[in-house]
Amino acid sequence: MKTSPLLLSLLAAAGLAQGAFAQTVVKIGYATTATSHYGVGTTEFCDDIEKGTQGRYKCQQFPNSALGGEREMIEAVQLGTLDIVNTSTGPVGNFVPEVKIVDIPFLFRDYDHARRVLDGPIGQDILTKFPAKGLFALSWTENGFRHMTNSKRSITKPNDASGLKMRTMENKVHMDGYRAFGIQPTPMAFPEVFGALQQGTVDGQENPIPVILASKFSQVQKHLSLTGHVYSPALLITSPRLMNKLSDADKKVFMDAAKKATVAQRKKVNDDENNGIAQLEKEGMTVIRKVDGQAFRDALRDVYVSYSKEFGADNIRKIQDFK
Ligand code: EAX
Repeated sequence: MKTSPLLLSLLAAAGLAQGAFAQTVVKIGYATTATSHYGVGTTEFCDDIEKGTQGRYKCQQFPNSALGGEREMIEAVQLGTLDIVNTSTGPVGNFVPEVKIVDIPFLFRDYDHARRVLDGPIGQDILTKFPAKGLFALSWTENGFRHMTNSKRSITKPNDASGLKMRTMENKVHMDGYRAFGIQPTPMAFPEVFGALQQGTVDGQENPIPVILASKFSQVQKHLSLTGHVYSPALLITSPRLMNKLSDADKKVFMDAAKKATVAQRKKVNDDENNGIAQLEKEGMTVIRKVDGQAFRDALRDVYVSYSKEFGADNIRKIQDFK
């Protein structure tokens, strides 16, 4: 039997309509610019899900905190008004308390140590805690080791930082530690930071080199000290709602894409660490490369006692000793 041309064209039209209908746009937000480490990681993720699903899924990116601060973006993912956020752990511990332990100052020795822990059993176990909070962690990405900037003076030891009003993330683990440095921590959402530095509402802030670069803090801060006082992990977070909509094959595409995003984002952090400090000097910042790291660690002795109480001395040691 011959199929009529009319039937064929009806079928074709239905196919087209279905094709168009089946394209899902996922909204994905982050704090910094499209060319920053978050932008690089997010773009890798987006390219990979689009390719891996033959265009059935694609991203709409919202860089530059266009949808609000990181806390607001996480809330939006919980509510379903945003699909994915690539965020530092700054506010995440307020949603998933098990994350807080990785925000302890001077917990990680270096990038290699931090990445190994997060990619290993300890980090992967933390990711399993998200669904109970209406969130789904696709992978750890990376923000970087945080360094202090301010408009007042060079910092080489806690005594120099003492008395400075410094913007911090909305993160109690950080704030407790920074108080021990003598700093007056002032929690604030990231989109407000540039203005606060410009107005002098705060004297300083602390962030990784890639953020300081991308956010042009050199325009409003004179002094940069490479304190590396805390590692700032990041995460690609979506919702169980979105994950449950995906076929098993698409789920794998999303998970693999997130892994590649991690690699790309970390590589950009490495590049910024290697080239960014000289760039910030060129932009007029005075850089203190040699800080008294031991003095900063010593200042934390009492706070570490309370961290041990809260998180378990064994759990902290397991991270510190992880090879
Ligand atoms: O995640 O709030 C912060 O200082 C973060 O490091 C920044 O938004 C990038």
